[in-house]
Formats: sequence, C-alpha cells, structure tokens
Amino acid sequence: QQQPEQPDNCTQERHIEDAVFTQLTAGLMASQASTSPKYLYDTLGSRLFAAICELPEYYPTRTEAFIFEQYSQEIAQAVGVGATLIDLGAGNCVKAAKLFPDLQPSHYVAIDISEKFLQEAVGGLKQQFPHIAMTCLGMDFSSELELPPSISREGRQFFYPGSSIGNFTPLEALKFLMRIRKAIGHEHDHKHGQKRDHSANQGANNSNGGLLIGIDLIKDKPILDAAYDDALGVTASFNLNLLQHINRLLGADFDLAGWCHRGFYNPQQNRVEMHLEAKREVTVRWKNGGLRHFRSGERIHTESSYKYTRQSFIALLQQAGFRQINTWCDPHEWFMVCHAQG
Ligand code: AVI
Repeated sequence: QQQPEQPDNCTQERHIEDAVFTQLTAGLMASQASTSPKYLYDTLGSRLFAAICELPEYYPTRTEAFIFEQYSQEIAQAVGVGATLIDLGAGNCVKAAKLFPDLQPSHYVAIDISEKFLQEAVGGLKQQFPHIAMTCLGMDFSSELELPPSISREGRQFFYPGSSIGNFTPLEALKFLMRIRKAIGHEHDHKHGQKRDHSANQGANNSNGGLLIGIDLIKDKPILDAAYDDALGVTASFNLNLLQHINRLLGADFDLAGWCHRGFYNPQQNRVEMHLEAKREVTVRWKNGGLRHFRSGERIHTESSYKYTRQSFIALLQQAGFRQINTWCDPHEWFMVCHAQG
C-alpha cells in the first residue's frame, strides 16, 4: 500500500515562512497596523532586550531577582524540593539556575523556540549541576504545551519569570494559564483516564504540580514611561530593529530613518504600549507586490505589556483553576512573584 507523503523539512520551513508572511502582512495592512511582539526577537533584538534588562530605568529584571533572592527559602517551601522544573522561555537559563540550590529540582526542562541556543546553555549547566537531569525542548509554548511522555507528570512545576505573561492580553493570559494547568496534569487523571471534579477539590492539596511566575504591577505612570522609553535609547533601538527584521522576512523596504519609537503607559488599558510612528508620509513595499501607505504620525502597534494589581492577578489565577496562591513583592510593590498549585 502506498504511504501518504510526509512533508520534508524544506516543505515544512516553507509553510512556516508562508504563515509568517501572511500574519505580518495582514497586521501591516489593518487600519490600525500592528505586528506580533515575537518579531522583536531576531538575534540583534534578543541582544537588545538583554541590554534593556541592564538599564537603570527597566526595574522588572532586577526587582524580580531581588524578590527571588530575598524570599528564596519561602519560595522553595511553596514549590517543594525535587520537582520537575519546566522553564518556559528559558533563554540562557540563568534565572532558573539561580534557583537550583534552593529548589533542588530532580529534572530541569528548558523550553524555548531556539533549541540550538538552549543546548549550549544547558550544556554548561550540566557540568555545574551533574545530579540534575536536564532536557531541552525547542517549541513555541505559546501555541502548544503538550510535553513528551518522558517528562514525568509527577511534580511538574512550571517557571515563567520576567513578567512575560504581560505580553499577552488578559484573555490570552487566562487561556495560557489554563493550558499550563492542563499540562501540570495529575498522576491520578493520567492513570485512571478520568477528569477530576475540580470544583469539589477547591483548596485540597492533592497535586504537587504548580506554577512559579513573575508579574509586573501597576505603578505611577512616569516610572512605567521611563522603563519603556529610556534615556540611552536602547528600547527605541529594540523597537526600530523590528523594521529591519521585517525587511528580511518580507523583502520589505522600511527606511528606519522615517520612523520613531513611542513607548508609554496607557492607564485606561493597564498596559504599556510600544508603537513605531511615521515621521513623514511613507509608502512601504514588500515582495509579491504588497504595499502600505502610512500618513505622517500614523503608528504601527508593536507590543503591549499588561500590568496587574496583586488582586487582579490572583483573580486571574483562580479563574484558571489554580489554588493555594502565595505572593512575594519588593518593598515598593513594583513587582510580584507568585506560586500557585495546579
Ligand atoms: C519580554 N517582556 C516581558 C518585556 C516587557 O517588559 O514587556 C519586553 C520589553 N519591551 C520593551 N521593553 C521590554
């Protein structure tokens, strides 16, 4: 019998390229032009983001690090030792590695889009922590979180630091939290193939899986404005670099000199917005005859970064079915680390 033809790697890559082309051009052609924030992260974009994390104005990285250090014992108690620590968007794995001495995970699973980059980072960690089993998974966890069966369902602790959840809308964030909760799974469900009645189990600690997550909190507008529009112009470069990336992806002809960065807090929507604003009238063209005309002052919305109050994020976790929520903040209450049982 003839086997159905499997798509080869080249065909799969072409499908991905087509999907990127379709998504990007649809965003650029919309009356309010927008692009997904994921296109901010080409190689240079990732380096510029690392530089942002060092800026005096960008408080989230160092504030989160302070909370992890200050409350390491309490956090370890909530998470529990010997877990399978699943790092979403692991990057260089530095944040998770700092937790290893206190959390003592039995297995560290690093997930990021680029598996190659992960393998280098995890390679170094294996030598430092030879007693911890380590796995690298290259996947886009924002769209699917089905983990291979080799990752034990017992004691899955997801780690999602850096307030990255803020780059989802609150509704997307809720769906993502629900997906994490489903991926935490329960040994019982798995063995018996039945769903638990979660409503009847509220408050009962019958799962040792959970989520450790960093959340940026609502604060005075000038602090947020400065964090996303720094004096050195690193965030501006990070935003403008998106146009170079789009030029490569679409064969487009964005001229960076014709655009400027806007980054500000929008208190009506509880979010920081990043835009690129046309300094004058421009027509941008890309391959296959596509084009878009921008008026002077017209903007492309490139990123939203939602901020929460302690209560509003706890409510979101509860809505997603999490329980036994612990929170830790810095003295100014600028940032929060949460642990929730799945
Ligand atoms: C990755 N993410 C959590 C950052 C944020 O703060 O929303 C991305 C960023 N954009 C501008 N500065 C930093």
